[in-house]
Amino acid sequence: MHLPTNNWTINKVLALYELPFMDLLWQAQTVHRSNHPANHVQLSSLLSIKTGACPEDCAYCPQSSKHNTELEQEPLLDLPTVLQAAQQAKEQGASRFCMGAAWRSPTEHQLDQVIEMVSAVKNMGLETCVTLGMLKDGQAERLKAAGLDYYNHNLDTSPEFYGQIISTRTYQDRLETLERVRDAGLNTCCGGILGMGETRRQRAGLLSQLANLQPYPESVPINQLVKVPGTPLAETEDLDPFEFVRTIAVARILMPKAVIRLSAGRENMDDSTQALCFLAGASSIFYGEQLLTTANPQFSADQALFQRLGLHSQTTLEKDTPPTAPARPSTYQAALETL
Ligand code: SAM
Ligand code: DTB
Ligand code: SF4
Repeated sequence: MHLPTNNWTINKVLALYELPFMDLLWQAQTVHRSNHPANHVQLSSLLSIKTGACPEDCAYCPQSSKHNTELEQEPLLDLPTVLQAAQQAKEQGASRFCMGAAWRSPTEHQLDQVIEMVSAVKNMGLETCVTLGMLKDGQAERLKAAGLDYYNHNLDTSPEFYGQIISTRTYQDRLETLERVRDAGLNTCCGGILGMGETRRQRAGLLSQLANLQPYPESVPINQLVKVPGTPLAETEDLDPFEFVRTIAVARILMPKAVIRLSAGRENMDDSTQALCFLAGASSIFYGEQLLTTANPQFSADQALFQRLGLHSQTTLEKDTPPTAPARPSTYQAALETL
């Protein structure tokens, strides 16, 4: 997919954040409707294929060996276990299956094993995504050849705040992995985490980095920090939910064609906030009762929410329905006059 590139300075991004909330949402929903089918939300399911004992020190992460989180570590899952989970995700309506490993970066042997999983999941008719840490030269090409659709690798936060969150890999390391992913012809899934104690300017800094990637990512997960006891960020103050919604709206305006995923953190978000996120332009969620190691809403809760909001996830509609043209204000005026 050819995506246009941009030069979003932090000040330009901040100017969007500072719009009155209703104006920002109006603008974001207008951009959304000109670029995506209305009321459609794509469903991705997650599976942790290798859990815990990660050598990295990401302050938010329950899987880091540097924190005491009581997480049970697990070696790499075998192929039948992964396929069973993928089959279940498919039956439950997911169109993409994402596999995550708590690695700094995969060895060639580990990559061989993941490649088998990717081709088998792809053959089941699901889109595939993996997140395995940093990639070395040639590894992204091998994943692409196996049928991988998306590689997830997040920038997580702004360059200015990054040093307070991770010391074992640099921002530049992340950008280099993203470049390898892009050069291999894979779709990029890249986003970040909100609510780690960053300032609004730093949130704008993250969005400006994402929007200025050339081209910007096809898929942008926006996570709200899941505060896991034992991690250094466990006691971080809650982010104002409207600030979370604003970030989704600004991301939608900056990256009109990207799919913005309302990712981790929905378990601690009420239905109204989630509805505002969809209004702001989120059009994908992680679906299934577990993220990687933490809880996600029950299927029944998500199904009820979709029904109450008139949302649907049918993948056929994704291909067949053209983006809905934004209604012109005069249409609304005419409708109002008939009341
Ligand atoms: N180990 C690989 C890596 O970090 O590159 C892949 C797996 S890692 C768990 C994938 C992403 O999950 C992280 O980049 C981070 O954005 C997100 N994540 C991890 N812990 C989180 C938490 N407690 N709350 C929100 N997002 C989290
Ligand atoms: C992403 O941005 N969020 C997902 C996915 N990419 C791999 C991971 C969320 C993890 C939340 C904490 C956990 O469950 O371990
Ligand atoms: Fe390891 Fe990834 Fe967690 Fe960082 S985010 S500690 S790299 S699993």
